[in-house]
Order: sequence, then structure tokens, then C-alpha cells
Amino acid sequence: MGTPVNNRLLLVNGPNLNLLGTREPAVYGHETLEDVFAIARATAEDVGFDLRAFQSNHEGALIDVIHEAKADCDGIVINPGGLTHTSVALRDALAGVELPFVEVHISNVHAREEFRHHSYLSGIASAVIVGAGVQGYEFAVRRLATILG
Ligand code: CA2
Repeated sequence: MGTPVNNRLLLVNGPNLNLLGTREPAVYGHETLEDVFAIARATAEDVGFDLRAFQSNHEGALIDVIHEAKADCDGIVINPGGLTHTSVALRDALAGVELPFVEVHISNVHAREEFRHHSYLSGIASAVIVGAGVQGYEFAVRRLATILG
């Protein structure tokens, strides 16, 4: 993918991930979204990147921040939440900016309901990490750093 220009990654979390740590700990663990930001930021720092973190419950806001990343980020870590399984528009946004991205799911979506088995994003992702808990965000940041070399 070549030398990173901006030395910055974008972390995007989609709908309902602001609820992390408040309920469903058996599925999503006890960590909060702030904990996720801290893990991702510390990992990014370790591999020489800044990290911009964003969460929204609104599809359009997520698409806007992905578009904006084209100007000053080198890659994206994204947990699209439930939009994973529904959103052609999010896929088009990620394809459109042509930045490498890693898709993260805290839970093992393949061990859950059938409707969670399909992702509109996975086919164009650089990597997909599922079921590793919030550590998946660390793996994703490290993988992007490797890809961006
Ligand atoms: O496992 C993941 O990270 C998911 O992307 C999480 C989404 C779900 O729709 C995907 O199938 C898999 C849901 C995020 C909702 O997060 C909550 C966290 C705590 C309590 C309630 C919801």
C-alpha cells in the first residue's frame, strides 16, 4: 500500500456501540467504548500512528467521517455494528475512499444468528477480525500498520 502519508488512522464504531460495557457483557464483555478508544490509541501510538476515534448511531454521519478520512488518514478500523449486515451505502463509502480498512467484530458473529453471518463490507476489507473481544481493535491497528508499512 506504500508509505503512510498522514501517519493517522481513523477508528469508526457504528450504531449501539456506545452501549458497550453497560449491558450484554456475556456477548460484548465489560469494556466500555472509552476503553476501546484507549486500547486502539495506545496500540496506534506503539506502531507510530495517531488515531482519530468516532462513534455514531447514524449511518450518514458514519459515511461523512469516512469521506473526510480521505483527506488526512491512511487507513480505517471499523466496527460497523448492525450496519454490517444491511448497509450497501457504508460499503460504497469505504470502496469510494480507497483507504485500506480492517473490519472488527467484538463477538463471533458466525456463532450467532444467521443474519449476522453476512457482511456487506468483508469482501472489500483488508482483513476481518471476529470474536477476539475488544482485543480485536488492537489486532486491527497492528495489521493496518503492517499493511501501510
Ligand atoms: O460483535 C460486534 O462487534 C458487532 O458488530 C456488534 C453489533 C452487532 O449488530 C453485530 O452483529 C456484531 C451490535 C453492537 C451493539 O452493541 C451493544 C453493546 C452493549 C449492549 C448492547 C449493544
